[in-house]
Amino acid sequence: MPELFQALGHLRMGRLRKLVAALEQCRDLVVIERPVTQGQDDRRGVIEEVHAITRGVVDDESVRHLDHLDVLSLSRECAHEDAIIIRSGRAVSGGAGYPGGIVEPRVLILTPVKQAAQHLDRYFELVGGLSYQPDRLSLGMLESDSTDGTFELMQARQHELSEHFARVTLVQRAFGFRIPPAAPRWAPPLQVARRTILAKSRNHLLFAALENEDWVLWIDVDVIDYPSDVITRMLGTGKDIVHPHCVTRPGGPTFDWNAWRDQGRQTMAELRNGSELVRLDGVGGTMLLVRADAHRDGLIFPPYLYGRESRFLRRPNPFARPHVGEIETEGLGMMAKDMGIECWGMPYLEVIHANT
Ligand SMILES: Nc1nc2c(ncn2[C@@H]2O[C@H](COP(=O)(O)OP(=O)(O)O)[C@@H](O)[C@H]2O)c(=O)[nH]1
Ligand SMILES: [Mg+2]
Repeated sequence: MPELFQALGHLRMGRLRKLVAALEQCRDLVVIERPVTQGQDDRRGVIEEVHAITRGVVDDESVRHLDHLDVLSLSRECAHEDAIIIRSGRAVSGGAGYPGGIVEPRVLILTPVKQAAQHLDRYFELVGGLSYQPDRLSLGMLESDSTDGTFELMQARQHELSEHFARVTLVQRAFGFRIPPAAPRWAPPLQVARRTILAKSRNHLLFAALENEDWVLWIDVDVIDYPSDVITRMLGTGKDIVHPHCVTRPGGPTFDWNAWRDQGRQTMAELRNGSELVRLDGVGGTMLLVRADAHRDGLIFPPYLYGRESRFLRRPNPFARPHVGEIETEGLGMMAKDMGIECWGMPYLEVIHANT
């Protein structure tokens, strides 16, 4: 792809006219990065310039707009994607949306809910306060087996939510799952049963709500605080699967222990003393950004121990794998790996889980 790297060179040196000429030689998707920092005087001018370029070269639908990535990571991405990515210029700290007609990618927020009446007000306050174009955001919630009126409270908000978001999907699906009153939620035998239902809830919700969105943002209903620009910051990594650090208080202990790597030996807490973006194997779902195409390609939340050896396998098996298994969000992490997609964690991007 010599044209592509030539174009990237022009992009780095700011030679816009040459860049356009080089882009016109490229096949497929064409996207360019023009990061714009807040307070930069020529922000609108740069964005309009980029928009003019994209209009001239590719149609809007085939352009993916992301944020402030560096061109180096871009060229690596291009090496196997046969694409240049046009990063639109939104400041890192967020704002009122893109000026100059550049639109943000569509994001679908998905939340499985059970017995969550006490958390709904705060949940809606937070999703309503996200600094992201509301007409590029849609919302989907699936409620199961609540006895505290959770679904009715969600329904009562439907009109108000529909006025704010591009689309709202509220689904109810009973699984008839009850944790025995005396048993702690985290007891190991219950974990597999509980997380099987949770995985099914997530999958049912995904299939019910996903339409034309570019990204899916999973948020648990009992996450009680996060920065309003959390979407932009996660999108800004340019990674397909991104998990922030779910803690019980700012700077405090990790809540979501499903984020780990090195066969569970390293958790998010232990990755705090390094880089802002760390590779993960298992991921948590308290908040999880997934490129929607990864879901469309088949990435789901396994409602069974993914990776476990099946007794029905051919022996010897032509595609053998070890006999272990992970479930739900951790299973999704394993499945992503098997699909060739890496998962990433952001140890310093904290979201706060309710103290339950
Ligand atoms: N639809 C549905 N949602 C569930 C179920 N169990 C938990 N949830 C929701 O899934 C998310 C994660 O569950 P939670 O109990 O908070 O998990 P934990 O905090 O990681 O122990 C929350 O938004 C819950 O309300 C279920 O059986 N069905
Ligand atoms: Mg929770």
